[in-house]
Amino acid sequence: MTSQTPVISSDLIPSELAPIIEALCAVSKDVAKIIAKGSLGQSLAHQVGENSDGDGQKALDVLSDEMFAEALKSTSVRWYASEEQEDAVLLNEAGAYALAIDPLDGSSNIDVNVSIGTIFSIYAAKDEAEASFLRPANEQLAGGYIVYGPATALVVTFGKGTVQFVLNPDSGLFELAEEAMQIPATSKEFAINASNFRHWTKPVSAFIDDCLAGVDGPLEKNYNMRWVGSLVAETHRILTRGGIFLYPRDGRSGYENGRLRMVYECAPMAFLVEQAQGGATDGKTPIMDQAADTLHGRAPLVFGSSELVDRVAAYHDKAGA
Ligand code: AFP
Repeated sequence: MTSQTPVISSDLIPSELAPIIEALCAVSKDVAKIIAKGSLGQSLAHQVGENSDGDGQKALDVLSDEMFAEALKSTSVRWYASEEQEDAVLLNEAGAYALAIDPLDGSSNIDVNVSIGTIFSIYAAKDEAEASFLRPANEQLAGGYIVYGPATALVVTFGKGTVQFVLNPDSGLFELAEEAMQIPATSKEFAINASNFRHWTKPVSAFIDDCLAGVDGPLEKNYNMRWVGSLVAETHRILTRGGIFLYPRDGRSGYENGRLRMVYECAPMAFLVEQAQGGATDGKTPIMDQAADTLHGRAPLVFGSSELVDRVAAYHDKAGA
């Protein structure tokens, strides 16, 4: 196989974006190989610094950011905004697109062999970097992630459904696995970091209390809980079998808008989920109707099976939140 052989090829990918998706997938194969070496490889889970938000930066956070930025220089990406860099950078003056990326989300799981991922969002580039990213999420041209798990897979939307490609280890190519992922309208599974219970707002506490009340409670069914601590892993599970994910605002200092970043986490995940017939809000208002105020601005995020997301919004309405 020559190095020019594309690692992904599909009519479902708009031709003008295909070189960008190709670059992301080609780099993701190298990232997956590094991750697959686990502790055999050089330790990439050690902290090497802090990002703009003060979060610890792991070696692989920085390395993967460098790998994606380098590969995208030869595409039509003009502006590159990364969780690992304070400001957006100019990659290609003549580029028509603006790409936001969390190069390695879930990096606190690197050394414990849990699924992690790369999240990305693509907009039409404007003259200025900030204007290219601080805009309603519904202006995205593409949103997606690559999950590095037992399987490495690209899940992406261009506004015409949510599509899954799986990296076939035998061919070394990303092959179409599912043309239209659909989130079941309801589910018995919720995902939230329950250790923050005492910090939650009343609508969130009321919803989780009702889930925990099981068949004897107002929701009249028993629920199960999952919490991986890796947004890409949670999203992939919910896109595959339904459920609801909540990372709400809470009472902790710095968590007034939750933990997840609007531009390169909430917006692309909301795009994917809505295209799979699910819902995605800040607890009440659709994420897709919202815009970030700053590049690393946070937003509360509730997404998944539409009936459950609507129910959480109803709890907010009832509380006047
Ligand atoms: P890291 O990249 O620092 O591991 O954070 C991952 C993440 O942003 C997201 O992927 C998880 O859903 C969330 O944080 C987990 O947050 P808690 O550790 O507060 O549960």
